Amino acid sequence: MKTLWCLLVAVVTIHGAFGVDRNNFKTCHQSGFCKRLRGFKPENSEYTLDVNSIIIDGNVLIAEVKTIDSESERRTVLWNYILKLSALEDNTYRVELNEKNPLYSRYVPQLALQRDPRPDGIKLVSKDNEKVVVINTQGQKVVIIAEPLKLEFYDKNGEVALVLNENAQLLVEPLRKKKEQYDDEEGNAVDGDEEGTWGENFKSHHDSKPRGNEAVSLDVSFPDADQVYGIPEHTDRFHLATTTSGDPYRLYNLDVFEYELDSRMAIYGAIPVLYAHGTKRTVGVFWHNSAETWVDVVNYGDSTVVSSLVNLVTGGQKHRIDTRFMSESGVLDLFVLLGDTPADVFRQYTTLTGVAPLPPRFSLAYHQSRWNYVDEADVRGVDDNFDAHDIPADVIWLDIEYTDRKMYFTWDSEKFRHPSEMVANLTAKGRKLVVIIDPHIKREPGYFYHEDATQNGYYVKDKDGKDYEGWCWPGSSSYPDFLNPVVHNYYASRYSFDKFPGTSKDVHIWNDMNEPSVFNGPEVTMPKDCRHYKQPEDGVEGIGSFWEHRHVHNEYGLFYIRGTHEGMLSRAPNYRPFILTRATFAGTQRYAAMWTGDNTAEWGFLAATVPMCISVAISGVSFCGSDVGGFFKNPDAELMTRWYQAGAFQPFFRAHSHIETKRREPWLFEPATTALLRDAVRKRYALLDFWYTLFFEHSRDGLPVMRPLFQQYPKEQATFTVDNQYLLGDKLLIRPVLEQGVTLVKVYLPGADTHTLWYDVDTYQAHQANGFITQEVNIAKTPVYQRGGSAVWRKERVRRSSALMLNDPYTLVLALDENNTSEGTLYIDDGETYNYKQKIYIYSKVKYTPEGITYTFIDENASYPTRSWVERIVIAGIKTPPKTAKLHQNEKQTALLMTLHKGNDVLVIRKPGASMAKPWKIVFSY
Ligand code: NBV
Repeated sequence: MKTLWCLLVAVVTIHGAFGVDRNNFKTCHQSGFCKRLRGFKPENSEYTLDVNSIIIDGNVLIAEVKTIDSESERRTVLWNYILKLSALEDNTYRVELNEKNPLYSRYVPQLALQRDPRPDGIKLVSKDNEKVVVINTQGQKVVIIAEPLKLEFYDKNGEVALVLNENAQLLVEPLRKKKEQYDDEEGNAVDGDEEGTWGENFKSHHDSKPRGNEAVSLDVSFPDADQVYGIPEHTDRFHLATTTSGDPYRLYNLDVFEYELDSRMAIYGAIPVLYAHGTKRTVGVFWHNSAETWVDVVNYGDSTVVSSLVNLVTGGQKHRIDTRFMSESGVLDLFVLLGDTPADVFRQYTTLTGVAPLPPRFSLAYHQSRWNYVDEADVRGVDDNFDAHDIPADVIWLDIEYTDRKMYFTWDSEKFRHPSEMVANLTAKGRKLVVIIDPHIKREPGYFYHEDATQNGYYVKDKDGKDYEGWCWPGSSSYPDFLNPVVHNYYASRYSFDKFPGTSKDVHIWNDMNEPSVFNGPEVTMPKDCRHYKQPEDGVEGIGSFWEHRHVHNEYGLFYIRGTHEGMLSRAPNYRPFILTRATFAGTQRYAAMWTGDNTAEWGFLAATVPMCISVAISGVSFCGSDVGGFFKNPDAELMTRWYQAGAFQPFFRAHSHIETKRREPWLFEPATTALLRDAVRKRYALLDFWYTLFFEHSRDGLPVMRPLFQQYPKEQATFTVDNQYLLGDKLLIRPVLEQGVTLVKVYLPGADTHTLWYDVDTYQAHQANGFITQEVNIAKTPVYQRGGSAVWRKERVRRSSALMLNDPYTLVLALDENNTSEGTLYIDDGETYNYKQKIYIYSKVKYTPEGITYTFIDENASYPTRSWVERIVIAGIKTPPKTAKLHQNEKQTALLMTLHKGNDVLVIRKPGASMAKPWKIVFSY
C-alpha cells in the first residue's frame, strides 16, 4: 500500500498538472477551531476583571478574570482565569491569560525566547471599579478596563496605540474531561459536546483530540495604522491584506508541494509576529504560540473593506487596522512591542527572540547546489568548472542522494567512496561542502540511528503510545522526538567527526523537511495526536503527561536545528557552524539561515523573493534567500540572469534545482549569459565585507540586514507598500529587475524631505530623492544605489573563493551627501572562528569631511592583524576637489595621487596604501 502511494506521488510529480493540490491542505472551514472561532462574534466580551483581586508582584500585575454569563440575572460566573501583565525591558509588555485551575498544563513554546525576558518596573497609577492604570519606567501607560475586559496600550504622546479585546474576540476555551457517552434517539453515540470536540476528520485522517477543544483567541486593534506586516511565511505581498473575503493568514509549518503565489496558505515556516505602522507610530505584537494559528486582518483603509463597515467601526476614519489571532491550543501569551519607530519594534522583537550570531564569512558568498551532484567526479567537475570559467564560488552542496538509501549520517559507498578526499579537494581552494541531513529516520534493521532510537524510545509516539511511523524519502520512517533532552543530546552527538566519517569542520549542514514533512500524514505532516516528551510533573499521568504534536507543531523544526547547532559546536567548538533550515519559527535566527523552499522557475516566483525575504527579515530571520533559478522547471537565459542578479543582493545566495530539471551550472548557458552570471557573482564577492559588516551589526543591534524602505523612511507614506525594493542596512537601495523583457523600471528614491542623494553604483550618477524615477536597464544592469552620506568598503580582486580574499586590499566608496560628508563602518576578523569573542577583530568607522578622511576603531580595545590595505578611494559627488592629499599613519606622512573623473565630480585617490590594521587619516589641502 505504501509503495503504491509512493509510486503515485512520483507519477504525479512527473506527469501531473503543475501547481499545488489545495485539497491536501485545510481551509479555515475544514480546520475545526478556525471555523468555530471565526463564527464566534459576541456583542460583548464575557471576560471581566475582578479589580479587587489585583496585586503587583515585582514587574507583574496579577489579577483574576472571570467569564460572566451576562444573560443570567444573577451574573453567573462561568469560568475563572488569571491575567498577568508584565512590564519588560525595551518598552515591551507581556499579557498572559490562563485558567485559574486548568485540568492540564498548557504548552508554552520552549525555544522561541532567547532567555527569560528581563523585567522593567511597573507602577500602579490608579484603580477604581471601572479601570486600572499602570505605567512602565518609560512612562508608557496601560489602561485595563474591567467590564468587559479590554486593555489599552498608550504611546508616548498619550494616544491609544493598540487595544486588546476591543472586538470581544478574547477566548480561552476551558479544558474539560470528556463526558460519558450516551445514545441519542437514533442510537448514535454522543457525548453532549459540540460536534468535533473530541475528534475531527480531514480526508482519510482522524484526529482523536484527547483533550477536546482548547483554542485561544484574541483581537488586537491598531488605531492610526496604515499597514500591517509580518506573520511569515506566506507567498503574499509584504503589507498584509484584508482577509474578510477568503481565509485568514495561516501559520502551520507545512511542506506544500508546488506552492502557489499570492496566497495566505501556510507553507514551511510560521513566525507569529505582526507589526502595525502608520505615520504616527509603529507597534507590534508577538503571539507566543506554536500551535496551528490563523490570523485575520481588516484594514479599514483598504478599498476592499466596505465603507459601511468603515463608518460603523471607525466613524469614517480610514487609518485603523483590526487583527485577530486564533490558535488551536496553548496559553494565551502575547508580547506587546510599543515601538515607537519601525527599528524600535524590530529590535524589541529580537530582544525577546534573539539575533543571528555572526555567520562564517563563506556562508555569505555564493553557493552552488543541485538535487543532486551525483558522485565524487561530478562534485570535482563542478568545482573545477568554476575555476575554468573564472567564477568565484564558496560552497558545493549535496542533496539526499549522497547517502546510503536516505539514511542520514551515512554515505552512498559506491558514489561517494572517498568523502574526506572530496572535502580536502574543496578546502584546498578555500571552498566548503554542505550536506543535507533530514529529520526522518529510515526504519531499517541494522541502521544504527534506527536501532538506537527504537531501543531507547527516541521516536515520537503515535496516539496509542507506539513509535509513530510515517512515509518519507527513505520509505517507512520515524521521527526522533527532539523535545526530549536525551534525544537532543543523542542527535547532536551524531555530528562528531568519528561518528560522521568523511566530515570535517568545513562540512556544514542543511536541514530540510523539518516541518516535519510526512508524505502520508494529514496535510503532509505529523498527525496532531502524536505524542511528544513532556518534562515529568509530580502526580501527572495519562493525557497530561505528554505533549501532543498539535501543541508543539510549529516549534518542532526549531528543536531540530537547535540539535544540529549543538552538534556542530561540540564537534568543532571554535568554528562557527552554518545551518540552513526550511521550517522556521520565532527564534530560528539564533541557529540557522532559511530559504523559501521549492519555488518555480517563473518570473512571479522571482518577484516573490523580495516580499518573502523582507517579511522574514523583520521577523528576526535576516539570513534568507531563494533557490536561485527556481527549483521546479527550467529557467530561460533571461530569467536565470535576472535571478542571479537579484540573488547577488539577497542575504543567502544559492543556486539550486530539482533532480528532474536540466543541468544549469553557470557555464552551461551561451557564453553571453555565462558572462552575465559571472558578473552577478563577482558583484556579490566585491561586497562581501559589506555584507559581513551588516551581519556583524545585526548581531549587536538586532536590526534586519535586508530592510523594507519604511524602516528608514517611516514618515514617507509611499514607502509603506513598496515590496520590489529594499535597503541593505541604511546604505544601499536595491531594485532588482523582477520583470521579463523590460528596458525601463520605476525606482522609488526615498528621503526627499531630507534632501537625500542616491548614487547609481555603476556610474556614480547622483539622483536627488524625489519619489519615482525611471531607470534604464539593459540585461547587464541591476539598479543599485548608494545613499549620499554613506561609505561602502569593497574588494575588487577576483578570486576563486572568499577565503582567498581575506587579505586582499580594499576599495572605499564614499558617496557624499549635500553637506559633503559621508561615513560608514567595517568589520574585519578571520571569518570563521570565535576568536572575535577574545577581542580579535576590527570594528572601524571611516568618515569623510572636506578636511579629510579618518579611519578609526569603534571598539578601541579590539584588534586584528589584517594584512589588507587600501587600494583605492572613490569620492562621488565632490564639489570642490582638494589640491593635495596626505596619508598619516604610524607617524609617517605620504603624499597621495588623485585623479578627477566624470564631469569633475568623482575624485579617485590612487593606491593610498594605508594598512587596515591601524587607524589612519588623510588630510586634504585646497
Ligand atoms: O532533498 C530533496 C529536496 C530538496 O532539493 C529541496 O530543496 C527541498 O526543499 N527536498 C525539498 C525534498 C522534496 C522535493 C520535492
